[in-house]
Amino acid sequence: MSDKTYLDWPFFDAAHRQLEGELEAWAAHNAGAAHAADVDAACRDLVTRLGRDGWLRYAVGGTANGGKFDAIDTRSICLLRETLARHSGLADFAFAMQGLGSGALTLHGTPEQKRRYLRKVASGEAIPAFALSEPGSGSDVAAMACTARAEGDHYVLDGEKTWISNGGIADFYVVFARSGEAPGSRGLSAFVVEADAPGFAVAERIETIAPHPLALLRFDNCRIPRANLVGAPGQGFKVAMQTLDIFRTSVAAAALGFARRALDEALRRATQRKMFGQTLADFQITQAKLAQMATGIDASALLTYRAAWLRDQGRAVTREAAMAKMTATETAQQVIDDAVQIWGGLGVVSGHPVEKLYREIRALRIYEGATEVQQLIIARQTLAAYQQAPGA
Ligand code: COS
Repeated sequence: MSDKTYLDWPFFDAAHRQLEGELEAWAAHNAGAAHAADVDAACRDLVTRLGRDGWLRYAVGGTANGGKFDAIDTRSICLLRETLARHSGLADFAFAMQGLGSGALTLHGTPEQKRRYLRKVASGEAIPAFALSEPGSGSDVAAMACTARAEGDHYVLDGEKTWISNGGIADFYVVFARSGEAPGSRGLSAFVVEADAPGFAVAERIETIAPHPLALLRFDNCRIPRANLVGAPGQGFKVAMQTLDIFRTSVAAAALGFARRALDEALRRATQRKMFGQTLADFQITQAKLAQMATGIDASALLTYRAAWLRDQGRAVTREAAMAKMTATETAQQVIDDAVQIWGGLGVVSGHPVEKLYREIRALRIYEGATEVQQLIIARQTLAAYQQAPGA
């Protein structure tokens, strides 16, 4: 049984505790993938089940559009991701991408866009995707090359997007492209591109160490209605960053879920495995590892739920979200590595829970802003705060 004492922290209210309890019971029976060999089918199936049982309503803001609350509750999203990740990486992925893929619409969509897309995302009838990265610009978003030019009642998109989660199974993509109002970050806009738009193609599917739907997308004279612009022209960079402010914190929560599962697995092994006349847990060398793991998890949880709570108070969280993502993902990597070590040879056998976690965690240190990008964000804000009010 995982440590649940964190639920007593002041970041949460009774509704959060109830949500965690109900989801835990649901996940124990529903989070497993029914189509292990076919990741697309497994993902679609998880989206359907998460939608059917009401969990996707938390991924969308606005009760009029099927959302659970009027605004996204970041703490609920984090609790959902943490709990799902403890049970299944793919269930966490399926939930998270419904939120990330539609987040720009929740934050900046027109009433018509919200009506058209969000209700279906919240019920699991539509799968969205967030298309930001390109072969030549991942961390440096402002350097993107994909273009969007206005032509009468349409925008015409040309270029490529890569590492797009849900690529290949999504019904629509929120695509960021250079619309040219100004150089750099001030000349980008966001658009909805439906999967059957003329000139849009899923050019290549990408396989990774922890399989989930992922693709390279191509836009070749891709025509979309002008009404598909999300937010104001030229504001796409900020739309992307505000979406990431929510979901980076939730990546930290997913990492936390993986780390908690790894600690549970490590404790199970350490208390059962006999060696030299005692259990592994009797060795101080094992206890030192367990102490580091437990402390790293609590430190990650404090940073994660601080960022989530601050955002739910309407406060700026770019720096706090970056701290949470960096710490929780890097810590989880170490915790999981320690769990593999405690399991020994069994820990690297394909399909073992800690072997799966070892593969699952790696991408989280890269996507939605690599650790190095989070360091850049934290350092910039720390320096700016100092320069505004230099201390002794
Ligand atoms: N919310 C609102 N506005 C923001 C913002 C945020 N979180 N972060 C930055 N901005 C604004 C800035 O205030 C600035 O506004 P003005 O033009 O009005 O001055 C503008 O956006 C540009 O910001 P900045 O100068 O910091 O942009 P940079 O090009 O230096 O990029 C980083 C900053 C590196 C932080 C950004 O490119 C980034 O997050 N990269 C990683 C992207 C990522 O996560 N990729 C993975 C995709 S999902 S798998």
